[in-house]
Amino acid sequence: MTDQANLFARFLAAAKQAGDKPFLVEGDTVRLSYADLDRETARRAAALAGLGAQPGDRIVVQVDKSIENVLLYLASLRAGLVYVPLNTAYTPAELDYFIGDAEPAVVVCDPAKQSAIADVAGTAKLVTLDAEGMGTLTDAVQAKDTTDLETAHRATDDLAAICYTSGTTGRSKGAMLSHGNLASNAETLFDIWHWQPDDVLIHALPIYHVHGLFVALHLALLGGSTIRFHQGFDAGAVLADLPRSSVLMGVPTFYVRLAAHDGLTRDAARNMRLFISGSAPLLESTFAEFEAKTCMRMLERYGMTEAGMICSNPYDGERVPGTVGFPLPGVSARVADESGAEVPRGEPGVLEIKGPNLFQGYWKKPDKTAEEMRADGYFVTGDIATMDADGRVAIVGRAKDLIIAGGLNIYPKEIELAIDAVPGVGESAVIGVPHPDLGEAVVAVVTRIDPDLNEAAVLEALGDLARFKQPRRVIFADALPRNAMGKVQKAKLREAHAGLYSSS
Ligand code: MLC
Ligand code: AMP
Repeated sequence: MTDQANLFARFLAAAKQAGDKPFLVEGDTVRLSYADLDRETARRAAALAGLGAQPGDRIVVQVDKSIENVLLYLASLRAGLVYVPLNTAYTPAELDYFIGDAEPAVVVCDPAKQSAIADVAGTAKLVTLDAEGMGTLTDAVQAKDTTDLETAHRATDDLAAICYTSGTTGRSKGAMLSHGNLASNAETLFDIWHWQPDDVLIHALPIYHVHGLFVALHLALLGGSTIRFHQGFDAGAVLADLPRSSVLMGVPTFYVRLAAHDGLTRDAARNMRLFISGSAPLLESTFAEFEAKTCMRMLERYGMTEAGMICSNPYDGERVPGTVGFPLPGVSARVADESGAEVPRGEPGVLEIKGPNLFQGYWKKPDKTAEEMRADGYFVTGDIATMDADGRVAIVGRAKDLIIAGGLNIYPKEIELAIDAVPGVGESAVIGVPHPDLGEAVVAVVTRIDPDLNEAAVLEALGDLARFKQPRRVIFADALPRNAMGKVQKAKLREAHAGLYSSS
């Protein structure tokens, strides 16, 4: 079928070319070969249909990273479902909102969370999948003997996924990504990063965000390339895999930890072609340390949930630390002032972008989509950037009040609302302070009405927030600094507490 835009159809075509080459490998064990991809995804897609999920329906998935989880994602694409991945750290209280918003036909969760999630699953069919790939979903798959199934027909603009991303105000918004968005981004990266079918990718990222789920998986799948699959990031395990791999994708924390490891040497990296970093700023010192140890220059790229990858340092040209390179082919970018007018080259402004990778808007929130779009179709990223005369982009700050810890986004407003609700608290300001491992760490500055309130009591009261969002420190102050307009001066707080982790 010529107008078949289902991304899975491309993966299947590449799998047929790859033959019996390993797709997913753990340690010395081939867990799935490309020859098995057709049958195994067909079985799972049929099981999902058996649960009542129709093309266009949402499937909410909050499970540990596993081979089965990869297959579930691919089967969802194949069945024409809209995949909604959720961070495994989210609590049932947080899930309540996502499920209510996404209105899924199917929810897949860890068996240990089944009873808590049953309370918030509504009319969705709730099935389970554990880290070993067992659960009621697997039972449903085993009960199906369908090994042959036509890939659901999808148009370019049909949704493949909804990925939640928080807003500076209000609740998380679901970024709607189409098959066309994902395919164009994957194909562009495949090209500019000179992807080779014989590349071997170390996959140690979570698969509930665009970095691990789309960028990493899609490139390997388009190339029919082998993935060395890690359930999580462990510096020693990744180093052990370097000699038999060629590409690593990671957040800066990966590289900070690798650079600190004695095992990172030029010899250990001798087979590697590309170390790619993104999702948060890579410190120039990490870039330099990595180069000193491996004689390789890392490739930093920049992206976001709403658009996948946006800019990349060049494969062949100069990789300049502290910059994210050039807009990807087909992506237009400008650095603009508050009215959307381009500022002179070299001056900071907000980065605005447009291209085939740009999402279809926020799920059920057209007003929020409109707030972030210019009349000429440019999307306002909220990142402050400069662009030099040659078009090279550097991310120099954020217009949005956002903390990125270990590559995970945390929106201070959400944490402040939770802290302000704690009895005895006056008000709070949540900031990110430099942290040697995570890049930034969450710190809360709090005024108290109850003089006996202590740090432990505040932290104890934040149990409904995912662990990674919880402040690492609560610092009590007599008052929060405010400007003449009454706005809390977070820059002053960040400055005052910048040294909190400098010697840790
Ligand atoms: C774990 N913890 C974190 C955290 N990860 N806290 C803050 N921020 C994080 N990112 C908590 C744990 O709950 C634990 O708490 C404690 O920190 C120690 O955990 P750890 O064992 O050190 O963490 P680890 O499992 O090693 O995880 C760290 C990490 C991981 C950096 C490897 O967070 C990670 O894989 N991050 C990648 C996120 C990602 O994929 N981002 C891409 C988003 S897409 P306690 O108290 O229980 O001990 C995007 C677009 C783009 O941004 O451009 O790509
Ligand atoms: P998310 O919304 O989780 O997709 O995170 C996207 C945000 O991560 C962007 O808006 C940036 O603020 C940040 N980001 C991603 N890559 C980089 C990078 N290479 N340098 C600086 N910030 C980055």
